[in-house]
Amino acid sequence: MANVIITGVLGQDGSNMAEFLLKNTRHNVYGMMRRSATPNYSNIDSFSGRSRFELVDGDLTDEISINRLVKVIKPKYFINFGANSFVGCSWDMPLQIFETNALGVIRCLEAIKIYKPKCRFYSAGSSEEFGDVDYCPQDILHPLKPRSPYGASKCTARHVVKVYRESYNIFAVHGILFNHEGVRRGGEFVTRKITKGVARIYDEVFHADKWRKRNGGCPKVQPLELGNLDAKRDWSDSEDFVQGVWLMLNQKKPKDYVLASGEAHSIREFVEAAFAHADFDGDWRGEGINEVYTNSKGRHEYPLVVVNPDFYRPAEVDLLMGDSSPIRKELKWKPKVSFQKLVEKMVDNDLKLLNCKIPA
Ligand code: GDR
Repeated sequence: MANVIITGVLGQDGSNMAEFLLKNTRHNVYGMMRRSATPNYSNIDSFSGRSRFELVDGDLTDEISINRLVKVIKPKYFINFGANSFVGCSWDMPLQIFETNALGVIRCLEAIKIYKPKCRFYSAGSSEEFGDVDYCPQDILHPLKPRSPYGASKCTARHVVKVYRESYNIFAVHGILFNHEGVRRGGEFVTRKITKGVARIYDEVFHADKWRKRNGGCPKVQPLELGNLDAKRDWSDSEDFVQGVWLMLNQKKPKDYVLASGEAHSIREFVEAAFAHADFDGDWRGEGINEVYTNSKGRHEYPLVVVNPDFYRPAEVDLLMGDSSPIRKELKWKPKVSFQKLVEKMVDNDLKLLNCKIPA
């Protein structure tokens, strides 16, 4: 039985990692959270009462707090999922992104170097490090070509991990994780934004009896607003990924790996799969910023998705698709959830949250 520190425990990956460790190991899990006036504990509701779980205060921008936690807890594993993880906002706050995502990693490694040099460290790297890619699928050897301050901050973290590993012999790995989603995903990321939008529209349309009785005709539907529909991403389930992270932390010698599904789908395809699962039948009409995904089933036509250029990024990463064959072969990592299953799971969850009956 050992101690594990997980930063970012209220987020998707931190909470999934904590839950995985509480279920599958006997370790004590210390979940670090940043002080906030209105913290959201919903991701840890299912396990926060467990005796082997404790919430601790800390901040990646404050080395005093990181040093104190490592000194007192003496972790065997330090899993750093804390980050500003939203690429879209990174142009607006590049310094904050670097403070947390890049310098934060130095603070963790310094604390480990001084207080617990045998601790194993995980750094959350990203496919955003590859940016405007040279080839497909991208593997661990792909050049670093970030297109956002976020991507650049993760490249920095990757170099820092290598430097500490080689200079101080610390067991530190930097996993390159392609997009990973799930029912704990934040609503600002495109997948959850879509599945929440599908559930809201489903609720508006199929539970609009009162509205219809009052007004007659077509129910009023507020369409979902999205940015670039043509970007392609390699989406997987976060619950599959935390298992891959645990394998990386428990290999004999530290080595970085890519976690990915090996399939790329466009935002457009995600939209189609999510609406189809909720029994909508849509088609795309118009072009560019005037493109609209329109419901074409039943008596009424109404827009489901419209384009809002406010959601375009100053520089886009058009295509990401990863090659995770090394970790599948060498550490026997095996993801369970396909793209279709992931979409269905997220739509079902968001329908349930609105008390909607899930379509048979
Ligand atoms: P990403 O995820 O930037 O890939 O980073 P996100 O879901 O934010 O964007 C994916 C793609 O969708 C396009 N897009 C939109 N994105 C958002 N958020 N909102 C929209 O309305 C919208 N419309 C279109 C984006 O332009 C982009 O191309 C995620 C994060 O989890 C990172 O922390 C992680 O490192 C990488 O995945 C791997």
